[in-house]
Amino acid sequence: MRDAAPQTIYLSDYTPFGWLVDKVDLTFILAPHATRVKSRIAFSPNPDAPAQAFFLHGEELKLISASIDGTAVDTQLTAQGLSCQVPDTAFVWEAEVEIDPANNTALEGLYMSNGMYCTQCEAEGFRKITFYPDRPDVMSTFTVRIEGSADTPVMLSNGNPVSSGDGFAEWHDPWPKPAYLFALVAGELVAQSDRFTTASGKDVALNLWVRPGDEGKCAFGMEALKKSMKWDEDVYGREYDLEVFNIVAVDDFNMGAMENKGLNIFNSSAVLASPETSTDMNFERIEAIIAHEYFHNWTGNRITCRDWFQLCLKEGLTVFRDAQFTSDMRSAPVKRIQDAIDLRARQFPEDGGPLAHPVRPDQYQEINNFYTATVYEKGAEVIGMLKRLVGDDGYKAALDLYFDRHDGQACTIEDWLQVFEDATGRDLAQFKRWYTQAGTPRVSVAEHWADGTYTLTFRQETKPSAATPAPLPQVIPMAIGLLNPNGDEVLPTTVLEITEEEQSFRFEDLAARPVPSLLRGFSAPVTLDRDATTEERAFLLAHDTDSFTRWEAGNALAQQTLLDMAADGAVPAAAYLDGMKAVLRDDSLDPAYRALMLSFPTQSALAGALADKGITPDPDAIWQAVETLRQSLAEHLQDVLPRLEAETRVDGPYRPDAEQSGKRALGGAVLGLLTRLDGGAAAAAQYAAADNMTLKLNALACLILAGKGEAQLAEFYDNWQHDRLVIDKWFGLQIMQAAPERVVDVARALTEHPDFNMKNPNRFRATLGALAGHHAGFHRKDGAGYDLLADWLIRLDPVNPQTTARMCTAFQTWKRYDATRRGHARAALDRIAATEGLSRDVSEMVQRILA
Ligand code: B3K
Ligand code: ZN
Repeated sequence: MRDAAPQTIYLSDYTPFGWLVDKVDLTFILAPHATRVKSRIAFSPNPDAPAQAFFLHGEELKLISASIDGTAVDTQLTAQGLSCQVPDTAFVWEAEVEIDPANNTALEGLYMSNGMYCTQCEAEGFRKITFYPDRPDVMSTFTVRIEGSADTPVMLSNGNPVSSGDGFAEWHDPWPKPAYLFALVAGELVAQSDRFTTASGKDVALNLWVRPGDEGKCAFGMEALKKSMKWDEDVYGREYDLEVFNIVAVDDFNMGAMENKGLNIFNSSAVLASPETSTDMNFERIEAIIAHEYFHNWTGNRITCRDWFQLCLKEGLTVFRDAQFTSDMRSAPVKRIQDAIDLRARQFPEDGGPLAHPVRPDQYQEINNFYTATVYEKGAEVIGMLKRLVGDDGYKAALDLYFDRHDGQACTIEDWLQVFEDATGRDLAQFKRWYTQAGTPRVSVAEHWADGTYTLTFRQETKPSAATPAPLPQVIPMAIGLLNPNGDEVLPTTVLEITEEEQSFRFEDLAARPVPSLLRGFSAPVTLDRDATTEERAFLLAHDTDSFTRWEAGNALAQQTLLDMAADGAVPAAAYLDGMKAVLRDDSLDPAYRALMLSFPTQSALAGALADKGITPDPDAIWQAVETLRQSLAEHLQDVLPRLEAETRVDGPYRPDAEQSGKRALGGAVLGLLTRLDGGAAAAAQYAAADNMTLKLNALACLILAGKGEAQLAEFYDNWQHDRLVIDKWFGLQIMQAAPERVVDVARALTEHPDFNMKNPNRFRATLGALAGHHAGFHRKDGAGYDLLADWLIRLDPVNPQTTARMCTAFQTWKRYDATRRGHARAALDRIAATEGLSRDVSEMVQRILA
């Protein structure tokens, strides 16, 4: 939808809708270019709302007819919707509209993917299906009839099946829901089916629907679903509430998946898996997304959001819940480290740049632009802090109260915090700032030691931003421990509550000056500013009892030596190399954990760390530092690599569980180092022998990095050209592994490949997303990276504004770099901004990034 003057929507303007929707009946008569949608909606005046004109959202709809209580009605239409006169008592609205799913490339509303009809309505897609009060606080029960053809033998919607017959199917969803949870799927689909018996003994039919040919990729997803259902019963006491739970895999989808009531729709990349075609990381992600969407049934669907400003109410909580699930299914320490890495890589740059916004934003132009790492991942971190502050029992009591008090309602963050206050008696007024202020607090630490007393003084500071010009001090749960110089713990993990701008904590009667272990378990989403010495970090790497801070010590050592190397060509720090050797040799440590030890901070994070210190980052120098340190590490670890390699071999058939995938992760890191010593011989052997995608892809990545792998790339393509998801990997890998000076050319050549299809978001992201993710390649000094991405964003915008807008975030850090790069980035952004007919989505993103 082109919009000449985009409007800003404010949280403070919230007003309830003037009518209640008592019941919705929809009939779909499917046809690719002319689907008819008949609606019958029972409205009654909302006693709790102020008087207002009757308005229904509706976009890109051809209105065929409209009536109220059976009499045709005069309507006023705009590009946003419809108004008309209505009675002041209850009435029945009926309308018929025509839509064109086959030409819907935005993938919002009802669209077609490979001949299959499917929907995506969150946040505001339902208004592209029919006229409706398309807002989350309007909830109703839905009955849906679908009439199809021979091409649509399977026709699904929300809730329970009512009846079906030749060319039709009827569904009824007894749970009142907002329109954003509506879903419809129709096409030629086959199901992998199973059953689940709930804790109270109800039998639920489970189906994972896929295109014929994909049946072999369903087993893992089905197991993940059953585990999620059981876990939510065991840990949160939440049972499933319909007779059937359907999941459908579609190839063209803007994000990972969608939690529509009883009918989850998944990007095929987020549900289909087999050992031959998917990596361990794919399996882990699939398990987490299936859990996430399933958990939404309670946190999102049964209790939904009053308005879109409250998005974190369902997303932060559901991410928190899926992280708990993954920690329980796999390794909790590994999950915590992965989440910290992810937060630093994706959320910190957002919070520290022009796109900064609070976890609960208070204004937006296009809500789709606020499905961000801040709302999701920082939103989950905020709940983790809350849990730490009120304790496990307090958290459980608050959640029980939340489900009890708010089931069936559309709620706010105020409601959420109130249940914690009521259940625990704790005042959360200051804590609420985590929801209302943007920016990552920076916590600096000073130490004092005298006469057996050790004092830690913390100072917190948050950089002002357009969203939060004057940040106030936040409540920061700082988990710490103290170690003796001999490595013994003298203070086990203790949570200090920092509430002031500056605050000191004293520890008395200590025999020796302790070494502090700070921000244990990554207890708050803050940046810790502490100039620890190399010796101290090496000490913590060797002795810390907290798995997160121990990893962090190694990570900080790597970061320090990389920054020194990038800034003035320093040589790799011996303390880092020796420390790594000791950790890697320690076979009491989980292989997955050791693999994480071997990971470096991302190059973008290194650039951010330099920028934070007031140094302009040079992407080429950072790239070079990383290469040099990897090479030094390979040489330094030369004698332990063969032993490690043997340790990571897996016996028996492939299993994507934590144990085996941890071994393969360490094996992958080891192969990367070996490749630097043997020029790719081991990688070539692994590629030839591998019978699963994890080992294959890992070997292929090493070969490309070593400047080899041409034959293997060709073979890989020939083998898998029929499998879209595998070919996405083939596209992405070549760009991710290319040397910086080659990245743009490789990416450009791939956009000219016959299999490149910009209408498929997975393929677009595999290609242009990989370009944007290659730090030194994208930030090439001559601006060629920026230009290529801008060219494609300009082309994609008229086709799919949502995916285009999301990818604009590649530019969010542009102001960090030198004047030459800034000039090129600005020119690219200006070029996008000046494009005629730019979507509301992209225009908002570019304006904010340029501001
Ligand atoms: N709720 C959806 C995201 C919808 C995104 C709309 N642009 C998936 C999820 O978070 O589970
Ligand atoms: Zn979600």
